[in-house]
Amino acid sequence: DNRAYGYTDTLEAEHYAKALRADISDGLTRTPKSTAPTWFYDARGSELFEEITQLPEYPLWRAELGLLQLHAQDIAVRTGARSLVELGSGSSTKSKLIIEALDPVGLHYVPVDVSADALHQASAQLVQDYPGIRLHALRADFTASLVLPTLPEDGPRLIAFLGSTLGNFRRPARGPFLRGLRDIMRPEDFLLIGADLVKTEQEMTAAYDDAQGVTAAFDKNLLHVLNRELNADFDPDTFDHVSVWNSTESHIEMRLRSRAEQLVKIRDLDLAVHFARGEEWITERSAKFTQDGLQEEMTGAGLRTNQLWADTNAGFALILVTA
Ligand code: AVJ
Repeated sequence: DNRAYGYTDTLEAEHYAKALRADISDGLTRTPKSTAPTWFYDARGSELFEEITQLPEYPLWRAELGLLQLHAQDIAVRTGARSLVELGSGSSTKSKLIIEALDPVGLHYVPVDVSADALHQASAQLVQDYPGIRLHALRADFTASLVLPTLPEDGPRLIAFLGSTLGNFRRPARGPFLRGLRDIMRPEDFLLIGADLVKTEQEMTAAYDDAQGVTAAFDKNLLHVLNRELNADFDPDTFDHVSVWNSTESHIEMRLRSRAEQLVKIRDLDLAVHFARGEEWITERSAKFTQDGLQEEMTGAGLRTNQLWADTNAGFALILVTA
């Protein structure tokens, strides 16, 4: 075929369906009910997330963009990277800042995502925008295991993990995940992580429960996904969206609260799920970090901090580490 970029799919055909069934049957039969945030992102969910990034209550996305605008050049100089691997690349919007700073000509860019559509869309655009870029898209679930395509050994790699997606891992899972990354890094490689910082409780809960109700629609989109993908009969109008700060775990919890006692059938799982009136189902956990805590977690995973850039007004940090 004549694609101007490489593409490797490491996921088996049934990966999505299997992982969805396993997570939902598991998550809705435990107490409290709790499922992975992965399932929000169908076409509608991705669209709603794009809208979230523009909300006044959600400064996270713009703060990271601002930090990259300010420091991409410094990142390029510090790393000297000739390969950029981006975990959870999505639309690759922010990667462009790093790609331009690293010099796209001859640069290896490896976007990694579970969404084939997102990879193809972003890749087609990038090879047009940056003649000379060597792009190899990788469809993979990097939370399970990450095997990078063999790249010519021509210089340091930069692994970028942006958007505070690290915050979707709970504290005990972050250590092993980070150590796993360290294990595939060579001494000359770097890892760049974006992390949302702890703010006032009011700011944090508002970021996940905006006035326009976009985040509520995003949360409830999960119900539409489950209805479609698993033949369930959730009525979105019988759930309320809630945003709660959990100070013990230092994370925001998005929850769907059942307005009434009800029994929901999920046909493809052969499952009937009981909800008590007022029962809350945790649909996403989003950890918030302190600058010190972030550095401690890196140290704990055997990673050394090269630099930390923080926007203390917006409450966001970028941390650059080595193995
Ligand atoms: C993309 C996972 C970092 O946790 O802030 C935004 C997703 N969920 N609003 C986050 C999200 C609800 C976002 N992450």
